[in-house]
Amino acid sequence: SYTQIRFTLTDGVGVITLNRPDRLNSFTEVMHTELARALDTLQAHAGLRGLVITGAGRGFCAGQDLSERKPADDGSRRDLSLMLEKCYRPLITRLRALPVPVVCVMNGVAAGAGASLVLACDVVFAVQSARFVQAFSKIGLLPDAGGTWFLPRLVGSARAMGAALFGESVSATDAQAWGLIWRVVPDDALDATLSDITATLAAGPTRAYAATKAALHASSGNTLAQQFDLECQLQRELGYTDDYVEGMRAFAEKRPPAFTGT
Ligand code: T3D
Repeated sequence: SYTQIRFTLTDGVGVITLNRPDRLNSFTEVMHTELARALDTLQAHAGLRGLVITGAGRGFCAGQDLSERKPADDGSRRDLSLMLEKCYRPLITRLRALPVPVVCVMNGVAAGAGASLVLACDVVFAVQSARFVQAFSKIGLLPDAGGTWFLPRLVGSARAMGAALFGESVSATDAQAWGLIWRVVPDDALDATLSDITATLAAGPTRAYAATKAALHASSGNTLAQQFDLECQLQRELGYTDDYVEGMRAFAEKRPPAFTGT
């Protein structure tokens, strides 16, 4: 019942594939509605352990579908904040708040809000031929969908300014060197990367992952003292989990842990 994304949920791990390959998976209102529906399902799933986002075809996501933005003949203007508030803000906010790792497997180019979506994910793998284009300035806009928040935090002000102002493409190799993404993989390793990461998430210490995500995200707004308080609170909770008991047992028995996510 999805037309512009594919969505599966197996062993607690959701996989969303943006699926408008002939338009480089650019965002439409329909795609946003379908993404919101998939996120509803994920949020309601008690045994959720992770989410992977990727794209069909040669691109990951080219941002807003500009064919929905054809200039009116009379030259009239539109309020661009409406779609941002209605669609992009909830999407990015919900992905950040999801209490499991959100991993992007970037199968190709990410531009405009597509690049912001990548940066909102907790971990990013990109194929060698993938690239980022901060396309906004080319059409007279600023990076949105959280782009101006994520970019400087990930790569610092100099690189954020250069990339955002000039909109040149940033290769996957540079993106990794800059700290914009976690890892570049060979193009022919796309499927293997997808299956490895879904298996890792399905077998991971889910509550530790949730705590790690929450603490790392909170750190940029916290003092060291506040962060210690948060670590104490979260580590106290993790000390009572089954996965911690199993982790300790596995260490003592010199075997890999079998985490249940509880
Ligand atoms: O409007 C609001 O609500 C404000 C919100 C804004 C959020 C935004 O995301 S603004 C930024 C929008 N995105 C862009 O400006 C990117 C536009 N696309 C590109 O710059 C390039 O396509 C890429 C750099 C992404 C890839 O280049 P390339 O050479 O690999 O592919 P291509 O040939 O340009 O694209 C292939 C096809 O996809 C092509 O169609 P065709 O010629 O085969 O019929 C192209 O028109 C189409 N396409 C690419 N991006 C979009 C798109 N169609 C609609 N919307 C797109 N964003």
